This record gives sequence, structure tokens and C-alpha cells, in this order.
Amino acid sequence: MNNLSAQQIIALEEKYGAHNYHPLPVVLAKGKGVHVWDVDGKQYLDFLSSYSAVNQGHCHPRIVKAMQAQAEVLTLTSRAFHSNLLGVYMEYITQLLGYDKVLPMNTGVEGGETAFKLARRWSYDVKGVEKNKAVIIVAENNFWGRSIAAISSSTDPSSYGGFGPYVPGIVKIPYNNVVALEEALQDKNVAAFMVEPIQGEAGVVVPDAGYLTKVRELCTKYNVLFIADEVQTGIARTGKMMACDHENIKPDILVLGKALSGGTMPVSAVLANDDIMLCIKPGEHGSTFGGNPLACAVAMESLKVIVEEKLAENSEKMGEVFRTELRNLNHPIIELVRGKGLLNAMVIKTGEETEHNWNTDGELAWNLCLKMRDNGLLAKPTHGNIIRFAPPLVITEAQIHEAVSIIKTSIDQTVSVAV
Ligand code: IF1
Repeated sequence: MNNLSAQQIIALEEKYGAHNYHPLPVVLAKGKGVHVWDVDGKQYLDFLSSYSAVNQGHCHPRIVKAMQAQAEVLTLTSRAFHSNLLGVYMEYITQLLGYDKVLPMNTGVEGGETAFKLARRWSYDVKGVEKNKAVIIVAENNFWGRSIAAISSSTDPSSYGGFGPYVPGIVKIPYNNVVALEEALQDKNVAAFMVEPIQGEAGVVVPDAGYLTKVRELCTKYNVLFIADEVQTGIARTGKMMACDHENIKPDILVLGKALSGGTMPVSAVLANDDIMLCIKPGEHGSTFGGNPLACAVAMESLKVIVEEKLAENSEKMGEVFRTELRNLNHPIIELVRGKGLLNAMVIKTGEETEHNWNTDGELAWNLCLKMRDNGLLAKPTHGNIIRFAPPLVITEAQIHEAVSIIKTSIDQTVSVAV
């Protein structure tokens, strides 16, 4: 704890930190459930949920308790030795999600890297792809992190630009397009198709109903692995345990992160069945922290909280209420509201589409987020004119009403200034 003002803290970051972010000017010091508080004690509804990492709510008492208890006993053994929790956690998560095996890592991007490596290795050892020829298909506007392979998969210049050379063997096709997928699958060297069931960073882009089912069918038909990046959509965020559950389909490789720890520490996991997972042998993949006892204790409790508090159900229900109410505002600056469960986005009309020239380059979305902050709700624009709304899944109906009322007031205040 310190007594620095918000301005002083922001100045310290600016002076001593790399300039790789442009945060909304608010300095948080505390979080509990759906709420966060800034250094001056002002309370906000958190409608970002730390990019969907705090699905269980900030500082969930059960998760914090499990973390504290384990932190006092054993935090890290490395995988050079066994720990008493790893096998127990592995049994729990694989049985819960229905896979033979799990490979524990730390961040979401490491999960993606692991999935890429698994798919490549499977393609050589099982499918019979010629050495070093494996291809992985990804969707345009995907986002799976900041590593060299992740940015090599990206079609966003602000993500990949100026960081070349890039990883070869990655083919990009349009999202939500099964014709393009089938065309790309004609290449016999394809190892996998990796896709987000709903594209998060792209602006909460929900594909047509049936898309994932068709992806599943095509991957099976062409003997290609279906990798679902559920780092953002998984763990009840979209109203089911996994977003793939909406279509009752099972990817060959499932990548999880973020809320797997309830936002307390980086914990990620890659799940697959034996025919895929056992392609990687001892010494061929791993990390110092992956599967550490602290992470095992925290991840197990985080998953149990989701299940026992029925957060998928609440996410589905509250998401419906939220989208309906937001749409019912019928505000002329709202172009559309989309999403599933509590992963939602509000698209704001751009200047050319309205009679008023009030929105240039996402300026309105940014100003609206500042106004919502003033009125006690935190959200952030993505891609200029899209605002993501993704509160913790423990949110109540009364809090949804409160949020929509703040959003409405803030739009009115912002627009009256802009016009
Ligand atoms: C940043 C958005 C969210 C992800 C999916 C893997 C990862 C992510 C589907 C990697 C990470 C982040 C990281 C964060 C911004 C962010 C994000 F704005 F880009 F869209 F969540 F909403 N797969 N998503 O969304 O996970 O390695 O970060 O643990 O600032 O880069 P990670």
C-alpha cells in the first residue's frame, strides 16, 4: 500500500514502464465480486473482468482461501519432481471436461504454442505429413497472444507489424466461412485448424449457428485436428462451460487459460486425448511453472466454483437480460448489440452512418468509456467503435439493470456533448 495519487501512479508507469499499453485512466486498488475500487475509494462495476480472467468475480473467497492455504505449504516443485497435487488436479480437470489428458502451462499464449506443437508433432507421427511441411490453418482476425507464432498467425498489423520474420506453415482463411475452410483442407499437409468459437479481440464476433458443427465435420473428414482456443470463451463465459458446448461438439485440442485461476495467477491448460497428447515425449515440452502445486490448488477451486455456483447458467441468463435491455434502449448511436452469455459487445455507429458527425476513429467509444467510468462502470473499446461488455459471471439481475442504466446515462451525456 502507498499514498500516491492516481496521477502520480500513472506518471510512474509512464516514466518507468514500457509504453506497450494505453489504459483507460483509472487506477484500481481493490476488487470484490463484480466491483473494483480505485485509489480514491470510488466503486465501479467491472465490465471487462480483466479480459475474462475473473469470471468467478474478483478475489473469490474460496479461490483466495485455496491459494493462501497452498501458498503456505508448497508453491513450486518444478516438473523435475512430482507434487502431491498435480495428479489430483489432472484427474479432476480431464474428467470434468472429458479428455484423456491435460498438459498444464501458464499463460494463454503458451497454451496456443503447445497446441501448435502438439498438432505439428501429431501430423508427422500419426498423420504422416512429410517432415517440416506441416500447415496450421487459422482464421483471419484471430487473437491468441503476443509470441512470435501468435503474431505470425495474426492479420492485425498492430500485432505483427515490424516483428518479422514470421513463423512459416500458417495459412489464414476468413472466419465463419466453411467453404474457405474446405478449400484450405485440400492441402494434405494440414495438421490442424485453430479457431476461437467466438472471436474476442476481433470484437466479440459470433459465427453463424452451425459453423462449429461444420468445422468439426470437415476436420474429421480431412483427418485434421480441430483446435478450439477457448482461452477467452471457456469456463462459463458464454453461458456454457465451453462455447463449443453450444453446438455439442468436442474439439480435438482444447486450450484454456484466464479464468482457470479466477484471475489470481497465470494458469493455462491444453486438453486432448491420448492419440494426440502422447505424441509429445519426456523432455520435448514444458515450463518451470506449468502445473505447479499453487496453480493446481487454485485451478481446481476455480473450476469447482464455476460448477457449484452454476455460473454458466447465470452467465446465460444474465447475458439474455443484458442484451435485451441494451437493445431496448433503441439508442440511435447503437448500431448493434451482440454476444453470448456474458461475452458481449456494443457496436457504435460511425460518423458516416449517422446524420451527426460525432464519431471519428472511435473517439466516441473512448469518450463513452470515460463517461461510464465517471458514472461507475468500467469497459474498454476495442477496434475503435466496439465496446466489450463482459462482467464477472456472479453478477445479479439488479446489477445488470444498474449497469444498463449507467450505460444509458453515459451515452446521453456523451452524445449531448458531441453533437
Ligand atoms: C493483451 C483482447 C481479451 C485470447 C485468446 C489466447 C490469448 C488471449 C482467445 C492469450 C488473450 C488478451 C490478452 C490481452 C488482451 C486480450 C484480449 F483484447 F485482445 F481481446 F482477452 F479480450 N487466446 N487475450 O483472448 O492469453 O497469453 O494473454 O494469457 O493485452 O494482450 P494470454
